[in-house]
Amino acid sequence: MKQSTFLSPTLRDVPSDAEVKSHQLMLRAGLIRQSSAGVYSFLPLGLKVLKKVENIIREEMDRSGAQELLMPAIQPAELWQESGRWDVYGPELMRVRDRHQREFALGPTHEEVITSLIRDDINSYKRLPMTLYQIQSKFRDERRPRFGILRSREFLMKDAYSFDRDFDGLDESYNKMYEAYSNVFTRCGLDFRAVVADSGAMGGKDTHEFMVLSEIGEDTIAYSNESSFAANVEIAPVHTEYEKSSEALRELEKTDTPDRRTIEEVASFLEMSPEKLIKSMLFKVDGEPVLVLVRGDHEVNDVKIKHVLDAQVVELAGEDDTAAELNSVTGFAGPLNVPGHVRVLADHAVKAVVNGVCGANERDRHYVNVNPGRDFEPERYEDLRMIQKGDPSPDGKGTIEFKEGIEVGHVFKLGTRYSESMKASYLDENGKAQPIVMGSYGIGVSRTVAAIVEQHNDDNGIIWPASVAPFDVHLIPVNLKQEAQKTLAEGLYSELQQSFDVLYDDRAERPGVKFKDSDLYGVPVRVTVGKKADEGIVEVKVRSEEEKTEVHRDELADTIRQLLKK
Ligand code: 9G3
Repeated sequence: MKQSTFLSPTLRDVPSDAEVKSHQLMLRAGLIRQSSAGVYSFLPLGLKVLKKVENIIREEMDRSGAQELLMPAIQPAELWQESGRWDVYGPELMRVRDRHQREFALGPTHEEVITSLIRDDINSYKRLPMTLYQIQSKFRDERRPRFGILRSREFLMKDAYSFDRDFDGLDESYNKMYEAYSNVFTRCGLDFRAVVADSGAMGGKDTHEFMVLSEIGEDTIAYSNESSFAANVEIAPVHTEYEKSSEALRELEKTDTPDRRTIEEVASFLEMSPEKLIKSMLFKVDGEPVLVLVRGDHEVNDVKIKHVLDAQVVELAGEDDTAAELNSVTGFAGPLNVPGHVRVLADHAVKAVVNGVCGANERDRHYVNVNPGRDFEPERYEDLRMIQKGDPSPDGKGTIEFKEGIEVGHVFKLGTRYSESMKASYLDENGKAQPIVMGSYGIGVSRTVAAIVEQHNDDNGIIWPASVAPFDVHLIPVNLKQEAQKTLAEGLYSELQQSFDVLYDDRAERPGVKFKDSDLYGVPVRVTVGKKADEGIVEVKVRSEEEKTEVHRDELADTIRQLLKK
């Protein structure tokens, strides 16, 4: 490809609204351009990388036995009404009307469409197992699109769906897909972890997220420093054993804590450590008031509340709810004398509190010398807190540390969540109708490109792994006015194109500009034609290294092959 004709405008300056490295570099190297908030065009250079990632995904999907198809982006509302999700999703689900005023969704995912597709065609156990996948634009009207294509409103996703006769079959399909994902992200040159994750509103049980380690990641991974344990912090289980102190129980007392509401304020006012405090937070769980208790030095985990109570919606109650439901005041809520209709759940750590402190459900008043079991009894003790750094790893090996991650893949065991609601069943050997057991598996294809840039860059630009680079070789003549350089460069351009994807910088630009652009583009191997052109000698430099070596044109192709490990 001749650079003089190539549309990939580079920018010298860092765009002010780009906060993270990948967004900055993808704009500066001319890979993407914003069309509207969270909506981007992929320019030729960016599209070449996107296609490379797509093809790695295709190869691994096909290798796993999945079949590619392509579903429509426009989805009739009726399908989402059948699955019961039309009213679950709010403004994030982009909706349009056709000329007859019929309602459609712009597909954010395709469980409904694929289930309606296969229920008409899969009717015998003989057709199972089957896994189908597509690579297609998805639409999600994110409230806050940010970080370029890391969180955009239109993005490219590979979404796959597996269909099995039973849960054992699903386990097999799931494990095949899990392995395919590991292959994909390894081949893309990513440092990633597969972490146990929350199945969110997807229902289903097992689910894993594939996280690319990056400090700008929006997800937090809790992992063990001594084992392979890794989980999304949202659902990481806490297996800590709590020592109950042997101090004598003292008499319960109410005390003044004027305008001291937070754990820190109350702890310092009463000169007690936060571990002696019982934090009481009122939640509305599917509309019902639930008071959740955790130790003062811990955080409530609302995802765990949702799982423990098998709820759809869990949200923190507001001030007026606290007043009305709990007959209390925010900052002074507590588990003593709670109205009967308010359920009280406590994290395991609360059980070991002795002579603790809690709100008195009165303004400016707290109880001291509170003892669970004597002064109050929660409905039950559960694991309801966020895991913390330093906690013992749930598998008993090592302690927990945190790392940020970018979610690039997510695999779910859906079970019969969609096949039941949408009546997708198969006839078993006895002719009995059984619901198909499903899995769903996503990779953010465009997000993966950005994640690769996040992990492969330096101050001068992108450093593409050879497997996804837009070109193999960047061929740069220093001065095309020099006959020897021009002849050698053009000769090499046509010769190297036999075996490599070559970007030829045929522009009449100063060398400095050419090299700056070359560093931005991040093509793995750079061949510079310069002073020794008349001896047939060029300079070869690998983008990820400093050194430059002189190579005779006759050894050039082999040298490049070796460098690309092609
Ligand atoms: C929606 C909107 C946003 C959504 C969903 C539905 C996320 C939604 C979860 C999934 C699960 C899997 C198949 C590929 C892998 C992920 N955001 N999810 O269902 F209506 Cl607006 O998409 N789907």
